[in-house]
Amino acid sequence: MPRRIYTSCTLDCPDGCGIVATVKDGRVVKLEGHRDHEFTRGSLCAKTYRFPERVYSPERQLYPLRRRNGRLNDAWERTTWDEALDLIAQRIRRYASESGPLSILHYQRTGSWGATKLLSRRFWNLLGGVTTTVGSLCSGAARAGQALDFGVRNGHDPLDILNSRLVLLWGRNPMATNLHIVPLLRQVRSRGAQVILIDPIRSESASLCDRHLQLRVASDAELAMAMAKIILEEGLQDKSFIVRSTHGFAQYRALLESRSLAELCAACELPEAEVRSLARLYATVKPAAILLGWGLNKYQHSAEMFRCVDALGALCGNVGVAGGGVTHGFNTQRHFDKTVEALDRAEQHRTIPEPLLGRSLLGATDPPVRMMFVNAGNPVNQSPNSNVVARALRTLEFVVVVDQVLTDTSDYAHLFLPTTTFLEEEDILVSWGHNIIGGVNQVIEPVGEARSDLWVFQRLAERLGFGPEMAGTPRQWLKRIFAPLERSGVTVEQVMEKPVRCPVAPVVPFADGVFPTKSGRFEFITKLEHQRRIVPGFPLTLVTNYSKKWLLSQILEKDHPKPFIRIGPATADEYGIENGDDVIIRSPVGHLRVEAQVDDRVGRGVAVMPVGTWIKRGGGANVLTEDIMSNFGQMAAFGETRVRLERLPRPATGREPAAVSQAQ
Ligand SMILES: Nc1nc2c(c(=O)[nH]1)N[C@H]1C(S)=C(S)[C@@H](COP(=O)(O)OP(=O)(O)OC[C@H]3O[C@@H](n4cnc5c(=O)[nH]c(N)nc54)[C@H](O)[C@@H]3O)O[C@H]1N2
Ligand SMILES: Nc1nc2c(c(=O)[nH]1)N[C@H]1C(S)=C(S)[C@@H](COP(=O)(O)OP(=O)(O)OC[C@H]3O[C@@H](n4cnc5c(=O)[nH]c(N)nc54)[C@H](O)[C@@H]3O)O[C@H]1N2
Ligand SMILES: [Mo]
Repeated sequence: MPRRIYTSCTLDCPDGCGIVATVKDGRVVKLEGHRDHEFTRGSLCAKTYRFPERVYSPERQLYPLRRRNGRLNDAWERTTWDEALDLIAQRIRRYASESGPLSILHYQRTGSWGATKLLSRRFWNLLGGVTTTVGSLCSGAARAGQALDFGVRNGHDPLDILNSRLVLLWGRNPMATNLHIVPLLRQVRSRGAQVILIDPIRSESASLCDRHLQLRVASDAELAMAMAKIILEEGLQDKSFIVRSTHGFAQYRALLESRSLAELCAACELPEAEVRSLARLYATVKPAAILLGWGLNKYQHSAEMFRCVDALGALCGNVGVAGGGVTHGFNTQRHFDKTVEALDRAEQHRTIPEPLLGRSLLGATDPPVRMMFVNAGNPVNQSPNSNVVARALRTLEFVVVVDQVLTDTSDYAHLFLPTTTFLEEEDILVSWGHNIIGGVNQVIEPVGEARSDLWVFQRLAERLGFGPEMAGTPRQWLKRIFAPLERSGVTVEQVMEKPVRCPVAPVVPFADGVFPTKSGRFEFITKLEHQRRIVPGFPLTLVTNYSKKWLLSQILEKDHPKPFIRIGPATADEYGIENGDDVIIRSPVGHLRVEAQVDDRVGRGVAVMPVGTWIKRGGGANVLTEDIMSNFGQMAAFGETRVRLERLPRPATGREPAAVSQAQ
């Protein structure tokens, strides 16, 4: 008899879907949307419908692997869990006693947002503290910028979109990355609301919109300032909100006055009339919501870009009101009891900035890093400047990777531990894009000898003498992590039964006019110093976007595309490139051989490449990106990378694509 089991997708995506899985003879045969999930409402994205293909893929690793003679160039061979865990425990002991525990780097990202993943940190803290990463590959600049303005980054509940009369999709592409807000946008539009896209590329989401402003890449601060100048010039600001709830308005106004409108419009390459019309619309059609994305989060001055957009919200009183807001996302796990991480047990602690991973590893002394333990992340593929990250990993004595498949990072590992997918685990999900808490019930037994991160750390703790402090079933740990929410009236048991709305998450943040800033008010940006980065010989800006077809680097070989870039017709003409030509795309730090697609949706001055294709399959946008950190928020400024194109001779026989060479 097939069984139907409720679970939730824990992958790194704002939608965090509620799922009903069908299991037959111990195998998951179908995933469907859970109908009672208030946000995902019974539908999944194509990737999640197909997730069982990943679970049972021949690429999935089912046993622990080690290098035949211990060296990176050796082939993998199967080993046992006992042998693998003994070896890790022995190495941890050795490095800790010889060089101190700071010679070990724990690198964990958000491959899964399951609550139990917090416990990986507990392990290293109980050990006395190791080196970890700080900063961000994902939301750092947005968090930092919005924290300066609002006191905290806290978005509106996505269902509040239904109260909006105007929605600006600002550097966000929900048709690809946040599918479940698409029906909400369609619904408000059918009631007469307008939806406007602000993006240097005509993305898939343009089809949802009434209008598209194709601004110059990374000119969002200038656009927001130009709009603000027009709003003030025409007296359309919300004077009472400014007086009642904001701080720093006079200096903000002075900042705007230091730039002319013509200069600002020229910087974003938009006609003044277009900017004026948007400014009027935003200031007069209320309530208006701004949905900020990750597009404008990838530049050196991204925090300031967010702040300039936040300022528009405050200027027009579109803050703290239903249907309004300047929303990016939520600080997701803020309601959990994070003391389970046992930070107080870390006697030592050292951090290295995630955006500068490669060079920080190479430069670490006192002590140098000797061992790295990676779980739920693929830093060689996803960190900027992949070549330097790879070079740094090569210098380490011992690298362990815990993953499901042999990623680009596992090429630099001495030991590979196979881990479970969310269908094989019990956990709880809180999302960074909505307020429904998801129960993650174990749907199937672990495939092969795959084990959860928690299981791995528990077995290691036993070997290192603190087993009892890591011991406990997932349910026991979930009870502890979830305790603050249980006190607010929702139990773990309820959450495991069906999707439940978080009782303490507001639909409209800041509705009481109180902001956790120093002044207790919304704080305007008052200073902006930014010089556009010019790299002689590399005239194009590299834009790296998400693909609708896959999540981050989680692409099976059968679905892996031939690596490609997209350029606009003007750029193609300049380089004499035709659609389908093979080209070299070169940055100051690396190059790739890719197919050029000439696409009139792409504006001038940029080359666009999707994130996540594999380096060992000829892709990997981060082979090109430079490791540059944002001014605020320790964010990887992927978008500061400049590139040029080099046309390759066309094959004599027709248009067959030449073989893709391995990236350097
Ligand atoms: N299918 C799929 N969904 C995903 C993911 C995935 O890999 N695949 N990843 C998930 C994750 S981790 C994240 S963080 C989110 C990200 O979700 P999004 O923010 O929607 O994704 P991005 O592709 O980073 O950027 C969105 C848009 O910003 C535009 N953009 C680039 N530069 C600029 C700029 O300077 N100004 C403006 N205004 N726009 C700019 C891009 O052209 C792009 O269309 O998606 C999540 N969802
Ligand atoms: N050039 C460029 N680079 C980018 C970005 C960009 O816009 N441009 N965006 C950045 C963003 S927004 C993000 S979020 C990061 C993402 O960077 P990463 O978090 O490194 O993302 P993934 O490549 O998905 O790697 C996660 C890995 O975890 C594995 N995994 C899944 N679940 C589990 C689990 O429960 N346990 C363990 N041990 N492993 C698990 C998956 O198989 C996968 O290999 O990339 C960033 N990189
Ligand atoms: Mo992300």
